[in-house]
Amino acid sequence: MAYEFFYWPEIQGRGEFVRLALEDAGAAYIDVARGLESEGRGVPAMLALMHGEGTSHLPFAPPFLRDGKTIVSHTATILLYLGGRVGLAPGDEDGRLWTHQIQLTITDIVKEVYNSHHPIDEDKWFHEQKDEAVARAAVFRRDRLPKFLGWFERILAANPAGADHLVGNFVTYADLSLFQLIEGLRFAFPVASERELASLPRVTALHDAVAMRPRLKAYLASERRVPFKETGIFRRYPELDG
Ligand SMILES: N[C@@H](CCC(=O)N[C@@H](CS)C(=O)NCC(=O)O)C(=O)O
Repeated sequence: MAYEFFYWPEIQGRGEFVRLALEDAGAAYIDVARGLESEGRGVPAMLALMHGEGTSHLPFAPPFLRDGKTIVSHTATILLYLGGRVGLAPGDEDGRLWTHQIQLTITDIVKEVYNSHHPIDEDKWFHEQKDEAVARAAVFRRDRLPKFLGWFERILAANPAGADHLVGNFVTYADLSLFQLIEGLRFAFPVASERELASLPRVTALHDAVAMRPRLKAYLASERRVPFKETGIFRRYPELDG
């Protein structure tokens, strides 16, 4: 049975980390909120689940996944659930836990990226908190971006199986997520990202290798891949880059 995936239809957002895993694995899935309301899909179907229709496990926010009776929310938990099932996670517990820890670190930087343009109030517009965003983004570029990206470079160098992958000697969902993080950072902070990536050869090589994976290459060129835009997590505001 196909997985049912739920996320806002107009943006990549956090949902894209899950979509990449489903697409790379060639898993059968329905992107429910992008479906037709006349067929019981669309955003109303997603909101109905969040309001408890048919489940006591109400997701707080998208993305979430339904697999039969099981509902899983939170990007990192969805990937933890899916990883072993679709062949994108190690078989041993130590490897699965390490992959999950890497994913949670990606969760952390994604939140910091979001807060670089929404440092005060998630429900207000960027221009209503622009001064604070400029100050916060400067700290993100100066301290946080190099700290996070440097850590990814270091764990690649430290992988006993080689620096081609984050975990072991095969592709995991963490590799796909690091690819997506770099894509997003390059969109949102083109100047700052390139400056950092210039000294991070392993991260750059992993990004480039993931982009060449046949199923992902086809997906990225397809209409299913929503473009980056100024309503997503990664937003290009020139005043926040530099
Ligand atoms: N911890 C969750 C965060 C989920 C989340 O913040 N989803 C956003 C869209 S990317 C949302 O719709 N949030 C609604 C809200 O926080 O009120 C995850 O990593 O998936």
